[in-house]
Amino acid sequence: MTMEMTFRWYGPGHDTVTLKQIKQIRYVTGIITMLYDKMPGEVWHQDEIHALKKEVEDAGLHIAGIESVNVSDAIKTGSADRDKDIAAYIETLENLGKEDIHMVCYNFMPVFDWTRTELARRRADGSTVLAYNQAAIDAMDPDKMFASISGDMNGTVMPGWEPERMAHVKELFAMYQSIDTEQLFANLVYFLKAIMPVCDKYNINMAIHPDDPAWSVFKLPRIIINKENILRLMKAVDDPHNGVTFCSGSYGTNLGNDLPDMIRSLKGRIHFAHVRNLKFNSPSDFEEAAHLSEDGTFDMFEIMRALHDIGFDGPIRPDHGRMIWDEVAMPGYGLYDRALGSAYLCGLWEAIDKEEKRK
Ligand code: DNO
Repeated sequence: MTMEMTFRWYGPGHDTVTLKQIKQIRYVTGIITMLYDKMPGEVWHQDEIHALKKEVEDAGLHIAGIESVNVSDAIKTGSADRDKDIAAYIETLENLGKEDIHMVCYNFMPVFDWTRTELARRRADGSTVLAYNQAAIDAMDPDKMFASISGDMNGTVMPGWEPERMAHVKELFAMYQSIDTEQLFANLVYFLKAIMPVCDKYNINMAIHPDDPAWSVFKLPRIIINKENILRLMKAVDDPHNGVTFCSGSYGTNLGNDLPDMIRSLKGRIHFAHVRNLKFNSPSDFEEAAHLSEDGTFDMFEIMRALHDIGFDGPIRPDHGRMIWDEVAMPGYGLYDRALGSAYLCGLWEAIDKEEKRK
């Protein structure tokens, strides 16, 4: 068993990249996708999943996992509707299991999914990248966050930033007002304990995505941010199906996180990997570099080596790419730079693998 290189694809009508293009990257064999129009709390029906799967398979690829089945704010805050939403989530998992899909990525971030202050920061070579600046966040009214970045979305709807949800930002903030990190953690454990039986039955690996950036923004509680917290979660629900999406670009936002060490400490529990590089201009300002180690702050070889050392055999994908060669696409999710990323990561992996076998 070895890792499988995959590519995120948003589904028919939601992506500028086609399955045919992805197939021609060659390095990639698996697709990470979702039913894009589903709101958190809605059931994904088996026939809908089946149709998506067929479309992917007709292109000579296969679904290697789902990113994401989103968790509702009722589940995250533990409000009155949570058990109803958990029942719907279980039904969705059951339908995915019946369609032979065994990995589900999700997150437990309050209100905003990932947060960036710029979606198109220009670099010296003319490429544009997503970037984060803490001072810009500190100066921003959270109600204005969506408006401030929506103009740079290139006409796409970015996951986690759906206009329908963003129209209710004030109410969303109010829902989390009395939730601290301990309460949020308890709500996450409650959710995981409720879904583990169906995961065990259908062998579904749940893979929690870290909070990005890995600290509190706008005073909202954030918990999936470091080694201590993620290991606490693994122990609190000690089932191999309770696992992790190891995202180097998200955990890596906090320079205190030793990424290879975190990977090693999560042996057996990493079900999905997002591998990308960040370039820090200062501890509170970073931008998303090319995957190449030299272009950023992380040692990508050491990250891949740690994954190899723990026998990682799940789906892995290049993550946010730069916008290059005049491509117009969802920020972070164009074809070209992610394709380059996949080739680079495969090259690192092949070299590590062959060196190991030679020993
Ligand atoms: C951003 C992504 C996240 C991720 C979710 C998982 O580009 O990595 O939106 O998909 O947090 O639920």
